[in-house]
Amino acid sequence: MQQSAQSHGDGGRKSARPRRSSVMRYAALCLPLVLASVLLALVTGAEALPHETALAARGNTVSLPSASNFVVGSIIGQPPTTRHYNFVVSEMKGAPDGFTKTMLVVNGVFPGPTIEANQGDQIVVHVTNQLQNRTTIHWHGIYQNGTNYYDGTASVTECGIPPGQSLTYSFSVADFSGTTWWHALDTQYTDGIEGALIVHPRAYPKGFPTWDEDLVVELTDVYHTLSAAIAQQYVTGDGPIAPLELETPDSGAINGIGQYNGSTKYTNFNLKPNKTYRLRLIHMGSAAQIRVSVDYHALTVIEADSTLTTPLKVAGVTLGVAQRYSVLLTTNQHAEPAGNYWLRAELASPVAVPGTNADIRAILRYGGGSALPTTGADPGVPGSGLSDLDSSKLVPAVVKTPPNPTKSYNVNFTIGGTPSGGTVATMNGTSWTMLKNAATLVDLWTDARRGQTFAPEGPSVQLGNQFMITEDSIQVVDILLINLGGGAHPFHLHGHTPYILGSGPGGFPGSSALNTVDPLTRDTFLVPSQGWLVFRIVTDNPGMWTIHCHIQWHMAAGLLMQINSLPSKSAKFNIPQDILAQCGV
Ligand SMILES: *[C@@H]1O[C@H](CO)[C@@H](O)[C@H](O)[C@H]1NC(C)=O
Ligand SMILES: *[C@@H]1O[C@H](CO)[C@@H](O)[C@H](O)[C@H]1NC(C)=O
Ligand SMILES: *[C@@H]1O[C@H](CO)[C@@H](O)[C@H](O)[C@H]1NC(C)=O
Ligand SMILES: *[C@@H]1O[C@H](CO)[C@@H](O)[C@H](O)[C@H]1NC(C)=O
Ligand SMILES: *[C@@H]1O[C@H](CO)[C@@H](O)[C@H](O)[C@H]1NC(C)=O
Ligand SMILES: *[C@@H]1O[C@H](CO)[C@@H](O)[C@H](O)[C@H]1NC(C)=O
Ligand SMILES: [Cu+2]
Repeated sequence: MQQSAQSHGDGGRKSARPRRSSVMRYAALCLPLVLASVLLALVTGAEALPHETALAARGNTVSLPSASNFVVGSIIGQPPTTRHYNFVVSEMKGAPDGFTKTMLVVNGVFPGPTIEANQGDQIVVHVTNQLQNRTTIHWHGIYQNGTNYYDGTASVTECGIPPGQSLTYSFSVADFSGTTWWHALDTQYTDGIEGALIVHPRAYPKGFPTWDEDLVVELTDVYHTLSAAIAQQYVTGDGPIAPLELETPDSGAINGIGQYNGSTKYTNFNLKPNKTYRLRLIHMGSAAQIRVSVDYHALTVIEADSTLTTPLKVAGVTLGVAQRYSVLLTTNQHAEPAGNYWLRAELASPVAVPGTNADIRAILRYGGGSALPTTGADPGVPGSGLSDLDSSKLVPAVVKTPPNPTKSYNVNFTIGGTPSGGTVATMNGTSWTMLKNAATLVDLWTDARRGQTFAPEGPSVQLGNQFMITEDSIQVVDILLINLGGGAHPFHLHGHTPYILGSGPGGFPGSSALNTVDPLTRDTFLVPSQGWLVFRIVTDNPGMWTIHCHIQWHMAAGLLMQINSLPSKSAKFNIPQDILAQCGV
């Protein structure tokens, strides 16, 4: 592995629906269901152990992936191909921040394997479930145009892979490029089932900045309690801990290593001086917003989610859950004598809980020394006058003018306490609950085969706890999300990269507040506290697509709805037999 690649070390010292047969099933679900060592690559030019070796050496405990997992770009230029991956999902013990806990992981590593492809490739991932519960893998941001059943959305596009069984996901990235990630269903990813998914574009726009090396930086919050237990308490109120405290992470991690209770292990990025690096920041966490900065270094934003942007120089960026930014950083500073700098990931936790750590760090090294950076408090980028990223200032590198809308809907949402001390969230009055061993797409498809229609076109279709908008023709749809409560929520829409036309605090001021000239497109967007956001999509991708808050606890409490696009087309899907069988069809 190249000297510039990342290593891990201990501080561097050593390194729904109108009448149909299954109406009853949905009705039942309205009831309170609910929830239901580190590879010591030595700092200088070290070769990481292959992770098979690490697994053998460490037994049934989670290892860090080999450092090459975080370096991407070597496959650029290869002819189009099918890229195969084998994922084995299992339960293990692991300690990302030094505290040993139960983890759910892929292939025994955390974060999981990086999937890397070129635009035009086919990605095939064979997933074997060795957990005691069902699981699915979702490919965040991928369009799955024609393959909605491989979207990996539990209770929506599939019923989940039962324990001991497998499912092979196969999808094209001919229509997608950029920085994204994959993760397990609902809160399971909080326990570790997640990794990067990088798709290199066929070409970059003319004049787009270049870089010497390309690194993935996977950011997460860390919870010491198994997510299923947190979600259960959060929703039911059955436990002594208040909801906001339950939401608050114990710590965080950067590429699998974080700090807690005085631990001093850090991820080391071993860089070369006078080079430009592309850092692909990916928020793979569950609740806290994360602000990322590098001491003394400006960051130039060039990508938001999977959309390339006009370069914008900033001092720091804040990511909501599931958002991504690529930033360029040049290794040309001299403030630290040994050339070692903190990369800081500050968690904005919902509430201050004693003993938790919101100050998570990694080290960028390009001076050759192995000492810890000496900088204490965050110095910022002295003399630069730079401020943090305001994402409303980002302009796509290739501007696409949105088509004029043909339909518009508004949806309000709330999240709040229940009489029993739990939490419930609603979208237009419906609190989503997961179907057990059923999926809305599979139900639609099965009904269509029996000559039944799934749902009438238009809004306000509420089938049990499944609330959806159905469009059986290609429409340009504006959706106004209205946040009735306090706190910003990072919403994600599956299968699309919507135009984000505008957002703001207070009531929606009207269409004059929308940018229909050069809006940013992105798949995960923050709806401001007691505010609004409008996004626009074209319903030309057949299937069932969720719109949900990506804060895992909020989704568990019901903050999710669906868009059912072109049901006449999805009725003709050739849904794989494995998926039908796993739904008991
Ligand atoms: C499996 O699911 C059950 C029921 O939701 C939950 O109590 C249990 O903690 C889950 N196990 C794991 C390892 O997530
Ligand atoms: C923190 O570390 C100390 C010293 O190693 C240990 O005794 C204590 O149990 C740890 N506390 C937690 C919550 O991990
Ligand atoms: C980096 O560039 C600066 C300014 O051009 C130069 O002074 C310095 O020697 C270079 N450092 C290395 C290690 O090449
Ligand atoms: C939110 O939507 C629900 C369902 O349509 C409606 O009953 C409620 O009045 C709306 N709330 C506000 C504040 O608009
Ligand atoms: C949500 O509720 C509002 C207020 O009742 C209504 O105007 C709107 O059409 C509903 N949206 C959908 C998508 O059903
Ligand atoms: C999906 O595929 C259909 C048919 O090929 C095409 O018309 C449509 O534009 C595609 N949609 C997206 C979002 O790529
Ligand atoms: Cu939320």
